Amino acid sequence: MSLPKDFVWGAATSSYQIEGSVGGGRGECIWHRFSHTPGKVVNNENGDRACDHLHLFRDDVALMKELGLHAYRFSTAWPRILPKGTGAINTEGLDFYDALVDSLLAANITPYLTLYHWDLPQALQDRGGWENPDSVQWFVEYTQIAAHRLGDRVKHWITHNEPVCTAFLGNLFGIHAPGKQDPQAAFRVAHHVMISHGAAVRALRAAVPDAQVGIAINMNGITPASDREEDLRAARTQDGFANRWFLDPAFRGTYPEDIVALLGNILDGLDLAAISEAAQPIDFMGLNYYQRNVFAYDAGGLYGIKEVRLPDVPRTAMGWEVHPQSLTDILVRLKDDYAPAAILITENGAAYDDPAPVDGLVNDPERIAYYDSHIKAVEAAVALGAPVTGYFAWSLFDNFEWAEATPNGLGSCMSISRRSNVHRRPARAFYSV
Ligand code: IFM
Repeated sequence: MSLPKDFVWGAATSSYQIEGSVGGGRGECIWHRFSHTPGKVVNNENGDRACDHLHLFRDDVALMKELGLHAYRFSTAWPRILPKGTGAINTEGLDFYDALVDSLLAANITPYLTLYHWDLPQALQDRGGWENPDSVQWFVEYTQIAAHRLGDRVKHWITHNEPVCTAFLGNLFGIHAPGKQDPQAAFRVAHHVMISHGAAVRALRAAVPDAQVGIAINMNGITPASDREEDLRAARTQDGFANRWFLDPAFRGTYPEDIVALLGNILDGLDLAAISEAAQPIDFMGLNYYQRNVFAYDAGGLYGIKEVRLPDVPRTAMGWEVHPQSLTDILVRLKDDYAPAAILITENGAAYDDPAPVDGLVNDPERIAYYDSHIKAVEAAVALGAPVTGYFAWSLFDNFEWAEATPNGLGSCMSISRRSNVHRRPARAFYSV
C-alpha cells in the first residue's frame, strides 16, 4: 500500500448503539424515549442492552487488540455523565469511561472520543433540546466535564457526529429521535449544533492544550442524473442542504447563500451571522462515507429535487449503492474547497446478509470486497494530494442500527468483529479487515 507508514487504522462505535442504555446511573436519552415509542424502530427494538459493552468492555478491548487496531473511536453518552444534561454528575458514568480509556491505553490502542453521537439527555429535550440557544452552553458544560476527567489521557476529540442527521433525520424527516417533522425546528437545531461545535472546540483547547480536535461530517456521493442544466442544479442544491450547510459553517463561518435564498422564512428568528462562531481552527475533519445517490430535477419535488434510484448497481443489504469512486472524489473536493489540515475517515463500512458461521467463522466476501475497494479509493485520493491520515471501519460490533434496529432484519450486520448484539443472536461477521 502507498499509504503513509504512520497511517492510523481503527474501528468505530457509538454509545447508544453498543453500551446498553439502562443502568450504571445513566439518565434517559432521546433514543430511549424514541425506541420505546411503538412503531418508531423496526420490530420495536431498542438499545437497552445492545452489545452490553458497559459490562463487557474489557473483553471488547481484548478483541480490538487481537484485531490489531491502532485506534478506537467511541462516543461518551452525555446522559451517562450528566443524567439530567446539566448539573449533577454521575460519577459511576465517568468512572466507566475512565476505566475504558485506561484499558485501551494498556492495550496500546489510542482513544478517539466523540462527544455527541445522538443520545441527547431527554431532560434537555424537554427544555427544547438543540432548538434552544442554551444548548450551546449545555454542551460546553458537558464537554468541560469530560475533558477535565479524561483529557490527561484522551488527546483526540470529535465534537459532533453527523450533524446533518441530528438536525434533519431527527427534526425534519422524523425518522430519528426526537422524531419531529418541523423544518423550522430542523434548521434551528442545525444552527445551534454547529455553534456548539465551535464553542466545544474552544472549551477543549482550554482544558486539553495538546488536544487534536475535529468534527465528523457524513457525505454521500452526489451525482446529477444527466448533464442537463436542471439536473446539475438539482444535484448542487442537494449538496447545499446535505453538505455545504454544515461544511461552510465549520470551515468558513458562513452559510451557503444559494440555500439561504431557497429557505426564505424557514430561517426567521435565527441570528445567521452567529454561525461565524462555528469556524474554529480544527486539527482534522472526520469524514463518514458509505454510499452514492443520484439526483435529477423534478418540478414537483421539494426544491425541485428528486432522487433517481439506478437499477443494476451494486448495493448493500441496506440498499446503499456501493460506489468507491465517490469516496476519492469527495476527499479531493474537500482538499480543494475546504483545505482541512488533515482528514480522518471516521466511518466506512457495509451491511450484508452474512451466512451462518462455520467453525466460528463467518465468510463475508462482500464486506471484504467493500473494504478493499474503499481503502483503494482512499489511496487514490492520497495520491491526488488529499491529506488523509487514518481510517476507521464502521463498525467494530454488530450493533443497534437506529431506526433499522438490525440492518435489514436479522440477516445482516456491519460488524468487523465476532461480537454481535448479544441480546438477539449469535456472532457472525469475522475479522474482515
Ligand atoms: O450506524 C450509523 C452510525 O451511527 C452513524 N453513521 C452511519 C452508521 C451506519 O448507518
